[in-house]
Amino acid sequence: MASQTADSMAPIMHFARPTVYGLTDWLTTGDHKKIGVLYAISSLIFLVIGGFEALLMRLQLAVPDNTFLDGHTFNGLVTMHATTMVFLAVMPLTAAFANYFIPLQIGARDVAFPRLNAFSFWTFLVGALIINASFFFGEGAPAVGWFGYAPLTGADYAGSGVDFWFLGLAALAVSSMVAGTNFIVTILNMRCPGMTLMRMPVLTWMIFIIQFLLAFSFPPILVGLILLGFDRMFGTVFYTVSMGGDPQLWQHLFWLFGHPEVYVLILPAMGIVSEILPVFSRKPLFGQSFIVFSGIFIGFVGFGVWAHHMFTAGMGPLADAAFATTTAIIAGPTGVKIFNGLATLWKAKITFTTPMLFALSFIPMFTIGGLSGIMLASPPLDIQVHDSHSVVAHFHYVLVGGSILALFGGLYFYFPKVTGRMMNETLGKIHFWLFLIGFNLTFFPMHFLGNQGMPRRIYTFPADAGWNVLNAMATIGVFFMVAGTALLAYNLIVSYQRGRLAGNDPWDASTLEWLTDSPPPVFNFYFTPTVRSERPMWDHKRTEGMQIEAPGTVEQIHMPSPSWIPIIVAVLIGVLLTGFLYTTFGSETAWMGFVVAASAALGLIISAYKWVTQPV
Ligand SMILES: [Cu+2]
Repeated sequence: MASQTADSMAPIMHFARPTVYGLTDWLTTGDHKKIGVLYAISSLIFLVIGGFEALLMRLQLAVPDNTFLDGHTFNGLVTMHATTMVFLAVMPLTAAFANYFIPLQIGARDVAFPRLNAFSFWTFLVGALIINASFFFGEGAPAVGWFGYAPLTGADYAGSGVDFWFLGLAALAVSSMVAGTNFIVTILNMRCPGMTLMRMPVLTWMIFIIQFLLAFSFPPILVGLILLGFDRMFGTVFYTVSMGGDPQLWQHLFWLFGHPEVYVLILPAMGIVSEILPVFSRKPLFGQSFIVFSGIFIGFVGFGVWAHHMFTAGMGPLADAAFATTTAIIAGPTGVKIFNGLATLWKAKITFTTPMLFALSFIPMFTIGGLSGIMLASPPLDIQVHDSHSVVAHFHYVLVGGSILALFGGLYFYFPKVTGRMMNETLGKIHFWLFLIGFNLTFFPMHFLGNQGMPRRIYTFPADAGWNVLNAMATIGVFFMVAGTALLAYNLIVSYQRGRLAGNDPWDASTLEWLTDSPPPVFNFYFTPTVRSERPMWDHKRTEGMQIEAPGTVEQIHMPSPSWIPIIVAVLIGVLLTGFLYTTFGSETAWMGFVVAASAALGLIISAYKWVTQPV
């Protein structure tokens, strides 16, 4: 480990080969960087699975009256594609960036609760596996749509797939709320000297904001899922109208979660774009504090718009008007982010690297999604196109045109820091154009299909509806996206093995993660940095006297020791949920499910005791 004194300030360039860790290292790690890599690998695998599910759906809708898939299978794919992309691809890929880079951006050696953080990853994986296990057991995958409206999810209408879905989602809810607690405490307590809240990078701020969104939005859906579980397993009637229950209760509980969830998906992506734009414009981000405050504003108001998903549920003109107004208000701070991005580019000397191309494409693509969002916020307009392909176009422009394009940009931007090597720029640029053209070819026609009356979630359509050409275009577009994503996978693997060496700071960036080695040592920094502005690395490299200070002596660094407890507790939660699942199979051995669940609960109590008594 290199010692650094005040006069040797140039960061030591370490062309270290990433250490190869054994399986035990990965299973017992408390290192936020390794947990970030685990989230990245699992989310990219689920991105491919979700993409494949979408490909099958588009093959079915390539031509009218197609018989490639039957209706139930198609509905299962619709449900699993959305659930996978939202909960198992975009959210965990965001968690990958949060885990790897937040401690580095705030100049910290670690997160506040490394084991809790590891537990949140393994619980996420347990939830993801339970949801996908639905394909292989009982009546197959849930076929109720990703927002699982009651009473369709009730035991009278939906098979075992829904039990896998709601129990898996419950595990994901626990994982997210635990992760949220860890990051809120880390960001508030572990910043290095001089790293005031308003000096934190925008990515850290957006991750900070969504932790509160996660902490406050998951409880409503967890309650909704528990009530659904009771209705399905114990015959209660929370959502059964004829018995005095109310299916709209589910809609409110789901969207109280569901809308803040869309900001959980988009704000970090906006944060990544805010990191990339200034670096390749060679200019500071325009109005950084405005971008931060607009993110905070969106976080708050985002909890007051949920029923704009229910304009056709008969809430009445007063509620419609109220939720239309709050939704329109959110367009303001969202616009601030777009205009500040454009202002950063104004008169800039732009370098068109692959990460910059993705970040630039975010602006127009997300804006198209935002504009159709404003239209959908008006009840009279929404009632015309509700549940049509116009809505499908809208949320894919914000979630693919927004989140996915930005996250892809983040992969190319941060790969050098994680691996010590650069990704191939030529392959990157081909990926960019294939994906961008494919994305627009797939989803832009859907605006027109929706206006022409094509509902969403239909597994086929008649030949005389006039939707043939636009559907064929949409299906061709998916093949471009598949080809682009395959090129990304190839580039990631090949560049990891023999990409050009990157060094600490290949992009000449401004934030602290670029101060340390690529990849960073397990303790992150050789010394605790002291910063004086939002752009410590630019100060450090460009301004005499604005050096990142280093103490005279090398610090004694204690890092958490590996532990099996986080993964054991997560697996026990999986066993507990599987026990409950088994009871729903209605066989005479159903009681065994309770035995399994009870023993898992006992195991959880014992391991919880071990957890709190085991030294870190
Ligand atoms: Cu919404």
